[in-house]
Amino acid sequence: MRSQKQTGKFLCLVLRHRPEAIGITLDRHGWADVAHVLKGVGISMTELEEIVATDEKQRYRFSEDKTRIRANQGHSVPVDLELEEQEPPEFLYHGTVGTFLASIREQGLQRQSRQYVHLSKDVETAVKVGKRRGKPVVLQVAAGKMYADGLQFYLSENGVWLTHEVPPAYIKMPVPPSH
Ligand code: HQG
Repeated sequence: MRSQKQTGKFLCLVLRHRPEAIGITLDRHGWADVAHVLKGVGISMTELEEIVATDEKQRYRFSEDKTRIRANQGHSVPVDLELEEQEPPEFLYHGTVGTFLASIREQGLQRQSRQYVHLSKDVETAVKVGKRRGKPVVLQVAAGKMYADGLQFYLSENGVWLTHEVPPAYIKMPVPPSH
């Protein structure tokens, strides 16, 4: 038996990275057919509704009529989430680990396998993001300045700030100083 957490992880994989794992496709806005997802993941509508409602990061949303579902952010497959450009707060934060710092210092933050660089609204959230990979290091991003300089920001439905890349000049690293 798969736990709800394991099912959630699998759903995340399907809706962000590998819909073909259950033989489905996403439309160009990232939507999957709910009936196909239920069949492919092997869960009931009640279980899917529970995952969507209780996901700690609110990673998924249903269409209004609940016939379609998509991930709110985090895709590696190219989808157009139709997010509107938004003015960010003056500073945003990025949680990472020490081993990436030299490269980030040189290249800035790159989106890597995902569609966007993900930024957090506070240090606490960024610490959690960094912790997924080891001892967290938090970088401060001068988002207000980037925006003033014409770089674009989007806010996902679940509160994650997204941008195409963060050039090194806008990154203060690391804060607070690691020791
Ligand atoms: C790093 C999770 C070397 C970057 C989280 C990160 C987030 C570089 C990794 C969301 C680099 C990419 C995204 C450069 C960036 N050189 N390393 N130039 N630029 N990196 O997973 O931000 O649970 O794609 O620091 O909470 O860690 O999935 O991005 O360590 O919101 O919903 O390359 O995923 O949410 O890793 O995480 P990721 P991320 P979920």
